[in-house]
Amino acid sequence: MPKPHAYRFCFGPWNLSEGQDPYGPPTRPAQTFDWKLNKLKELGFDAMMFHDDDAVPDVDNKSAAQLRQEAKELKRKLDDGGLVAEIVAPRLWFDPRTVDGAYTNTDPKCRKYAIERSLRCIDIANHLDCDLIVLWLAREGSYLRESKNARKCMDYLVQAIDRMLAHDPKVRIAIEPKPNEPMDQAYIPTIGHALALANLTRDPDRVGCLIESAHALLAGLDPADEIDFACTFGKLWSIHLNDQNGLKFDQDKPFGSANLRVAFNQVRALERNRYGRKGEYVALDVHPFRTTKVEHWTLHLENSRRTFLRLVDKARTFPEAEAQALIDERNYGALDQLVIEHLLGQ
Ligand code: XUL
Ligand code: MN
Repeated sequence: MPKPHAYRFCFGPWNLSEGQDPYGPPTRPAQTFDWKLNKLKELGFDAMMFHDDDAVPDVDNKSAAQLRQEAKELKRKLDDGGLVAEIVAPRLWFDPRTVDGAYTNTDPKCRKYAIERSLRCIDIANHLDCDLIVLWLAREGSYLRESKNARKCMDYLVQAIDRMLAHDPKVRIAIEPKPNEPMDQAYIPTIGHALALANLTRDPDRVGCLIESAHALLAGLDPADEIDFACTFGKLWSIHLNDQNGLKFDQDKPFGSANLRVAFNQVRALERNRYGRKGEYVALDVHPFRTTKVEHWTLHLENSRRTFLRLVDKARTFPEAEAQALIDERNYGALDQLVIEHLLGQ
């Protein structure tokens, strides 16, 4: 048996959010980036994940020299704390030019902006010594099917990714699929779509994926199966663990909060694929409940990591031989209860 490895964890500044939702304002006071970075350090996390403008605010209005200087300042802060940048993701859903999509916008000027912004994101990642770009394709889809030509949009997506791959021969791109929200229907809703698209690019070996538990659940899929599928291709380069109670808005609940067994099966899939062995991180894309008081602000992160590690223990102590005997007998009633008893413990 290969030796079990230790997992490394990260989160992003947006995971210490202030509580605003579409129906109400923040419920906690705004905090600085440095406050968030200090919390990450205090909690003993290993890395931070970034949007390009988390790393360098106001990306669009800065010169290349300014981007470099500010990103290098951040790099020094991370170095001082013994931390690294796990990923950088272009924020392609705020600017007015991305109202109807970024790479798949019907207006060529808007598509040009989206690509230029993505290349700046790669430059920032380079200054941070990070080679992994995450593309959450937030507005690449439609509110109204007749408004866009989905066939053309596939070409636009490939062209945009090709430009990014050509810009930096070392950069890797991980597509983070989500089936809906903010769009009615997204063009790349699942890992299968992401990896099929990767194959059309100029360098498929540098295009992989990131699975988010809640996004897979919103697509009606089991995230554990998405993990096994991505790992079959060697393409799972990051993971956003969280939880989701049914088909509604993206909830980003603490890992295991809605369905402990689904969480257990994700951990089991990560274990059997030896996720993390090549340096991949476990990212917790979780948010505090809106009701959270200031003094409890980091509990969702601490709890998600704790639940994850307890489930690693459950995966490693799962009675495999007993389970296999039940599988051989096709006694799935007993197998079901074996899993439940194991999760409940003594
Ligand atoms: C959106 C989401 C994002 C990405 C990063 O649902 O998960 O936070 O992970 O852009
Ligand atoms: Mn995510």
